[in-house]
Amino acid sequence: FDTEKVLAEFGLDRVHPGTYTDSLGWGSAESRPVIEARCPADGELVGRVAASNAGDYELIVAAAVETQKKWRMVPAPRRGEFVRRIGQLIEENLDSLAAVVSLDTGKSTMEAKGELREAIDMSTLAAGQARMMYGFTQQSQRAEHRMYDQWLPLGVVGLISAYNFPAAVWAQNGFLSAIAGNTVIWKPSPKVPLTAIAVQKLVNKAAAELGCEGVFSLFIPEDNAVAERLIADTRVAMISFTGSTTVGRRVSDIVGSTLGRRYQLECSGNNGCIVDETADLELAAKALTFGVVGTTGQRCTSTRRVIAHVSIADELVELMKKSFDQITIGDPREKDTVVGPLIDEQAVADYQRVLAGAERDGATVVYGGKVIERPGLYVEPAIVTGVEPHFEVAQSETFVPIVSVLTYDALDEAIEIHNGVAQGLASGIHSTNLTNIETFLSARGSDCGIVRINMGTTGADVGAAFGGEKETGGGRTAGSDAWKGFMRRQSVCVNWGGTSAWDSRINL
Ligand code: UN1
Repeated sequence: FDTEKVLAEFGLDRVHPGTYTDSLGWGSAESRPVIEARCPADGELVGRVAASNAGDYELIVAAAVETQKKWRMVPAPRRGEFVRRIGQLIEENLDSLAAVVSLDTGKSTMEAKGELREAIDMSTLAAGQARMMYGFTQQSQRAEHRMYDQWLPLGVVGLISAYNFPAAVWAQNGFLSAIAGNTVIWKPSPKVPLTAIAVQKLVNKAAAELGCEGVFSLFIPEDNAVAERLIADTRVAMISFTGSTTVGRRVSDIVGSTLGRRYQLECSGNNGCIVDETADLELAAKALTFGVVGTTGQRCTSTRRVIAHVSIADELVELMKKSFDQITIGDPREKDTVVGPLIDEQAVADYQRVLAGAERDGATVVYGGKVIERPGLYVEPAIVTGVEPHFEVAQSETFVPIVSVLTYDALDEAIEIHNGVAQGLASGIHSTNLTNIETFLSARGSDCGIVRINMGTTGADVGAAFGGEKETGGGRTAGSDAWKGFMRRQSVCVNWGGTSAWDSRINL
């Protein structure tokens, strides 16, 4: 694609303000530090964004509080039309928006479009959900009383997203927030400011068409002190956070200390997949490949551990090597590229550190493992064997394309290894044995939020609730009844008969 043309289309060919709120429009770029957006493919400077400051934040939050007072009274199905329109605009601008995602993250066009497809799917899901935010009716024990629960908006939601999915995570959390009658302040990762600005422009177009201005606002501070204002602000009813466990813990500490505010966390994963002796190994190798190399290992759902039955482990590794060989690594702007570079130099250093540590612990790198000699931040996906459960490489969320292969003899042992990490996001088993599969799905099986049978750990379907347990943080977004996390439940009892409880002296 033509980088200059794409940037100009979204007004990103000049220093662009990182602040948007309806009361202000695009904020000022004056006397603010400039965030440099460099394409991870070659380090080229592709955009400059003026970081939001504390004063910008104050204007945003004040406007979000005011707008929410109106938005909460808009019928939910109309709120749904707004998010559906945003989804349509993403679809209409798919090619150019995908190009911005690639420039920001280094993702291939295929993956960038996949991410935007997820955002579009999320818009249709949320639009439909807006008509189906049901509460139950209950049977009152009092005569001539009606009892039910209803779901009401929370207020302002602060949405903090990571660099790896600059549009989809916003859509997952933001669309549910909006249909719920909340306004949304988005703080994206400053590593990917261009996507956030481009998305906000499409939002503004939909808002102008439908009279929904001010529901979504944007702030891109450079430093964490400004970002923390959002987390600590009691005017913000909920923080939805996607990112590392370290920062997630801070969010839970700060938000949790003010009762009545909510948080929903989607933090680190350390996703494992068991492959038993009955598995279709060709299918498993393919599923594991994309799980490991997709988004250059930078998904919270990336497959980091393969727990293989000792009798098939060698054969599986050979098939994985063959399958890894099929992956085209390269510049995300080239048509055939499947896997792009890592996000920044720190990630490359992490990759080298994790591999060196694994080897020091006694593991063997049997595939890949080198930084690719070319401009840009490219690394070879790596397969590491001889890993024991306690090795650092198996215990931490590495966030680079490295997979550890561990072996087991009995399924119970495999499950113990699988669950023996701090994180609990995605998991899987490859098997054709019903008992093994159902054991993994039972109470003594996987302890994760997501389980995939004969599939990869990545690429969650928006229809399901997305999130995980343990250090992953316990939150859920996307489908199923995740919308409830963005609303408050109210239990209602109506006396329609005119008899007071005092008169009957019951159930006072
Ligand atoms: C993330 O990686 O932070 O299911 C979330 C998947 C993607 C994950 C997005 N939707 O693999």
